[in-house]
Amino acid sequence: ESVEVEPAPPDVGIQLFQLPWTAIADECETTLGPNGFAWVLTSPPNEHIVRDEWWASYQPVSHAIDSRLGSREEFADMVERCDGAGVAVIADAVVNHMTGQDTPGTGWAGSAYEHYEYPGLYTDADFHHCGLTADDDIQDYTSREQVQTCELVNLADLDTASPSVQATITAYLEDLLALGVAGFRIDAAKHMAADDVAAIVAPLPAGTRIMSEVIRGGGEPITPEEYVGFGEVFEFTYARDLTPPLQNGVFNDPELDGDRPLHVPSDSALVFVDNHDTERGEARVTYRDAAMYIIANALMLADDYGTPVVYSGYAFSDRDAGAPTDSDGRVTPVSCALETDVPADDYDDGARTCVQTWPAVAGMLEFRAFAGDAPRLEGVDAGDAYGFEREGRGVVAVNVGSETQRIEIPTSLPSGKYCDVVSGGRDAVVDDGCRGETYTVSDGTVRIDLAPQTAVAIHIGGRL
Ligand code: AAO
Repeated sequence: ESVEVEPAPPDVGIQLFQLPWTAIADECETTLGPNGFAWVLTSPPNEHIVRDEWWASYQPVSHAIDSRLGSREEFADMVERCDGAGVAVIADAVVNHMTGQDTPGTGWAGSAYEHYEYPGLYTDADFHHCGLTADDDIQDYTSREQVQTCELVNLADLDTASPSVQATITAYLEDLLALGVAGFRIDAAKHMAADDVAAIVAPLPAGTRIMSEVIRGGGEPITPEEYVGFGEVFEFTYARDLTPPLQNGVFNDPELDGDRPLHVPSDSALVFVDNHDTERGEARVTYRDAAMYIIANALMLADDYGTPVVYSGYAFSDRDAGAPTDSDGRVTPVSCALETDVPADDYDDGARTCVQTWPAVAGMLEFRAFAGDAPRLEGVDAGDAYGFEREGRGVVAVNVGSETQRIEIPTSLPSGKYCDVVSGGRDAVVDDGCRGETYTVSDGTVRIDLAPQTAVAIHIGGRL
C-alpha cells in the first residue's frame, strides 16, 4: 500500500555560539535553511567590555548593537538573509545586569563606563545593592532575595522592578525587533523576578518568542515554572536525564514511567544536549565524543517532548578561551559549509564543531519533520540498546555499549525496506537506493543490529 505523509518543518533551533553575524548569515543560507533549522540563537549582540574571554559578551556596557561579533548593519543584514532562508533569529538578551568590572573602562564601541555608571543609560540608583552578603554577591541560591537582588558573580544587578529600568530594557528589545529578530533568550532570567520579566516583555508584539534561562536547581525556591506564563524556558532537567543512560545503558522510558518529573509542560520546554555553559560544566556528553553526542542528539530529536535546540560552538581546552579573532579583535568568520571533515575525530582548540552539518543531525531533523506530532510509544530495552517508535512515522534505536546489539522493535510502519538517516543523512534516498544502511520492517517488527555506540533512525518518508 502507499502511504503519503507530508513532512512538516519542525520547530528546531540551533545555538551558534560566538559566531559573527556575517558568518551566521552564510550559515543560514548554506547549512541551517537547507538542513531544516527553524531558528538560530545568536550570542549577545550588545556592546561589551573589551576582554579576550568569550564571556565578555555577557558584560554589557551599553545597549548599542555593536560588538566583536559584528556591527548593527551586519546584524540587520544577517536577520534579513536568515529570514530569506527560512531561519528566524533569536537574540541573546543580557538585561539582568551590566558589567562586573570594579575599575572604570571603555566598551567595545567606545562607551565609557564605571561599575554602576553607564552614561546616558543607567546610573547608580538603577542598580541593586542588596546588602545581604559581605560583597553583595549571591552566596545562597536557596534565598530568593539573594538570587534576585544580589549580584551574580559581581555583575552590577539592574533593579528590574523599577519602571524606568524596565522601559529602557523594553526599548532595547524593541530595537532588536525593529531589526527583525523573532524573539529573545533572556539571560539569567532566574535573577530577575518573573513579574519583572513579564512587565518588560508585555509591551512587545504578540508572537515574540521569549526564552528564559532559568537553571533548575535542587532545593532552590525559584523554579522555571514561574516563567512559563509569558514564554518558554530552557528545561535543564532534560539533558540531566538524557545523559546517564548513555553511560550506564539503563534507559528510563518516559512512556512507561507515565510522566517526566521536574519538567515544565512540553509546549513550554526548550531542550538541549548541552549549551555554552554546560559544555564547560555539568555536561558529560559534548562534541568531544562525537559518537555519544550523535546518540544524544538523535534521542532528543526523535523525542516528542519540548523544542530541541542543537548546539554548535568551538573546541576549547581552557573554559575561558574566546573564539579565535582577527588582529582587530573581531571574531573570525568561519563557514561550516566548507568544512568536510565533520564530525572530526579530534578538533584543534578554536575549531568550529559545525554540528549543524553533521549528516546524522541533519538526518534527524528530517526524521522529526516526518514524525510530526505522532506520539512516542513505549520503548524497547535490549542490553545496552534502546529504541522507540513515533507512532506510524518512524523508529529510532541506539546502542551505547561496546558490543554489537540486536534489538527488535514492534512498529506500525508499513512493511518494507527503509533508509537510515543517521548513517545516510538528509535526503538519503537516491534513485531507489539509500546512501546509508537499510532496515526491513516485516510483520510489524523491525530488527536492527546496532554496532557499538551507534544510532539508527528510519522514517516513513524513507521507504524504498
Ligand atoms: C566572569 C568571571 C567571573 C567574574 C565576572 C564579572 O568568570 O569570575 O566575577 O566575569 O567580572 C558568563 C560566564 C561567567 C562570566 C559571566 C560575565 O559563565 O564566567 O563571569 O559570563 O562575563 C548561574 C545563573 C545563570 C548563568 C550561570 C553561569 O543562574 O543564569 O550562573 N548563566 C548565564 C549565561 C552565562 C553567563 C551569565 C549568565 C551571566 O549562560 O554564560 O556567565 O550573564 C546552580 C544554580 C544556577 C547557577 C549555577 C552556576 O546550578 O542553580 O542558577 O547559574 O549554579 O553558579 C547542578 C545543580 C544546579 C547548579 C549547577 C551548576 O546541575 O543542579 O543547580 O550544577 O553548574
